Amino acid sequence: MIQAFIFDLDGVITDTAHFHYLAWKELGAKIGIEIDEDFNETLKGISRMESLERILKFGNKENYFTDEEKEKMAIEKNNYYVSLIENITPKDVLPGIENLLNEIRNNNIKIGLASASKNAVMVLKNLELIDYFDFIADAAICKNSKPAPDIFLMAAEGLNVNPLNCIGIEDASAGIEAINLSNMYSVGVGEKNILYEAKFIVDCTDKLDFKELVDKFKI
Ligand code: B16
Ligand code: MG
Repeated sequence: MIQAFIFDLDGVITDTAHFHYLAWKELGAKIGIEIDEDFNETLKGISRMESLERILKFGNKENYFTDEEKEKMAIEKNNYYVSLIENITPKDVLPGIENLLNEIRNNNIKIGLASASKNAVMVLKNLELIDYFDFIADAAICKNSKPAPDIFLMAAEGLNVNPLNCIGIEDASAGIEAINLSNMYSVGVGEKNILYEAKFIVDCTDKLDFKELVDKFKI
């Protein structure tokens, strides 16, 4: 029996993935590392510091900066990112998501958030979706980031449900791996060749049909 739906935020509920990309691209340009959308795909679901480490490695600059300088760079990227998301509104909720949240709620199933983003609460408030969530796992106190299962397990614990009775929804391959490791049923939103480890995949959020997800989960 399904007890909860646990959502990723960036790329599932709203397209902040693009803003993360713009902010990293800007920081990258300042330190002479050019990133493109393909590389950005490998950053989806990855924590802020780990993303910076991957960018530095990508540009062969992993040993160029002190920890202090890296902290400063991460703050700079975040300031730019926050300035980009400050203006998001309910219009930025991806198609079909609010409808799905309503159906889940009308069926008395719990709703949780398992985002790697420390800005998740602000984003949900700006989208006016925060009241749908029974529990929001706090990325700031999560020890191991995706692809480790920790943030999904934290969400299940906070909701007081068994991970085996949860559906997790993600747009990133690191996130699908995290859901699978947590023993939840994994649903991917995006391209099959990237999310092939998901138990069920749709190509866009408006194909996330409540009844179909429940049926797939039962099989
Ligand atoms: P922040 P998700 C993730 O969110 C993003 O996909 C990833 O690109 C970002 O680096 C990470 O959050 C941390 O975000 O810098 O705001 O703390 O997809 O897990 O909702
Ligand atoms: Mg995501």
